Parts: sequence; structure tokens; C-alpha cells
Amino acid sequence: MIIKNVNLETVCGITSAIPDNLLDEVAFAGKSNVGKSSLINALMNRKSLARTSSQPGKTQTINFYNVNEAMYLVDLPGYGYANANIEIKAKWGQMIENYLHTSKRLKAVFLLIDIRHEPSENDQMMYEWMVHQGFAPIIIATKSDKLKKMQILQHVQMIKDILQVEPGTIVIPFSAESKQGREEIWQIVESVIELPQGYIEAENAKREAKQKQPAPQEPKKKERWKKTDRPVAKKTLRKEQKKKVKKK
Ligand SMILES: Nc1nc2c(ncn2[C@@H]2O[C@H](COP(=O)(O)OP(=O)(O)OP(=O)(O)O)[C@@H](O)[C@H]2O)c(=O)[nH]1
Ligand SMILES: [Mg+2]
Repeated sequence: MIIKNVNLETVCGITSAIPDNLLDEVAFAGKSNVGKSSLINALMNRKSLARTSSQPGKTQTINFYNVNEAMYLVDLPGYGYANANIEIKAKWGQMIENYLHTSKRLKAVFLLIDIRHEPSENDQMMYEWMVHQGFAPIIIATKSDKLKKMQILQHVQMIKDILQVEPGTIVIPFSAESKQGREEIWQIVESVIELPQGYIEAENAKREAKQKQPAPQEPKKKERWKKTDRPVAKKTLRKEQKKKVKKK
């Protein structure tokens, strides 16, 4: 998708109601610090609209990013943040669960796993729970820039094995640094969401208008001065005549 405008439209805290959005949504879940907000920034071509931090537990709300007035990317709070107390952890879990159950426009869930490490028990629980709830999570193996190219396939296989993924599950290596995997993720997003009719019509109209525009003329090449029989300037003419006189 060509990103034209993005904005953080809704922020849901523990007590807020999940918005009844009219546009399709895709959501990103994963343990704290795995790179959810960084991925969302990369998808939106923004550096820091979604706040990121090297300290786990940065995103503690459900954040809805409106993209092109056509769809939402949903940033979920990270689970497994060791420093949060049990009560808060339970509430974040409830928020994620509540969102996944309540949203009427959720079209796909991406589960992010750090490519460097074996999926944790929490990751396994989250994956199993999602599958049990009827979702077919797409796995994103984050921070692929931290591995050598040779190791990437091996680690993708490790993630598949430990999560015991359902047959046909897609695992995409992704890096917010190199943007590896960005296009593949967008392709999946675009294949699962339905864009609003108004948006499609406006895009088509723009495309047609562009096609109708006359092709831009090629800039004229500067004509080079060519040697001709006739001298072009009077001075040159005089010089030539002088030469002839001398020869005589
Ligand atoms: N090298 C590298 N670092 C990354 C990548 N993605 C995220 N990071 C770093 O990992 C840290 C956490 O990233 P966030 O995007 O804030 O992670 P999060 O999953 O949103 O974390 P919470 O909001 O706490 O749940 C930050 O320091 C990022 O710069 C990546 O692809 N490569
Ligand atoms: Mg975050």
C-alpha cells in the first residue's frame, strides 16, 4: 500500500471500550520488546509515530493506527513483561483477549517472535490460545538483522518446531532495520482486508487521470555546433581571409 496519511486514532486503556470501527483491522501481538511498535512504524514508513523503547513494557494500551482512511494497524500491549505485577499482567492479558473477541473488523492476527530465541512458554501459550480461538496467526520472526543470512532459515524452522505450527502457517523473517519482510507483510495485509469502496473508486479515478495526461515531452537535446563550409562569425571570416592572403 502506498502510505499517504497515518494517524493514531484511538488509544484504549484497560477500562476503555474497544471501538466499533467501520474499517478493517489487522493486529500485532507478541511479548514485550519483540518489536511490535517498530514493525508498525516500518509498515507506515514512520520513524517514531508508534512509540518504541529498549525498555520492555512500552505499549500498555491498544493503539489503532488509521492508514489512508482505509484500514487500521492495531498495536497490542506486549505480554510477558517480567516487571509488571501480576494484576497488571492479568489485565493486559484480558485486554488482548477482549480485543480479539470483540473486534468485528479484525481480519488477521500477526504473532511476533524474536528470531534469535526459542519461543518462550508465553509465546507458545499465546499461539495455542489464538489457534484455539479460531485464528490462524501469521508468525513474524523479528530482528532478523541480528542473525547471519545463513542462520535465518534455521531459526525459522526452530520457531515452527517449537510452536508446533499448523500446516501451512507462514513465518516471515522481518527486520525494522533493513525492512526485510516489509513487502511480504503488506501483501498479506492487502490480501485479507477489504478496502472501502470510496477509497478504491478514488484510487481508480486518480490512476485514470494520470493515464489521460499527455506523456511528458522529452527535453530537447542541445544542438551541437556543427562545422560547416561557411564560417559563422565575421571574425572567423576575417581570419580565414588573412590566412589566404599570407599563403599567397
Ligand atoms: N536490531 C533490531 N532492533 C529492533 C528491531 N525491532 C525492534 N528493535 C528494538 O527492540 C526494542 C523494542 O522494540 P519495540 O518496537 O518498542 O517493541 P514492542 O514489541 O513494541 O515492545 P512493548 O511496547 O514493550 O510491548 C527497541 O529498542 C527497538 O529499537 C529490529 O528489527 N532489529
Ligand atoms: Mg510497543
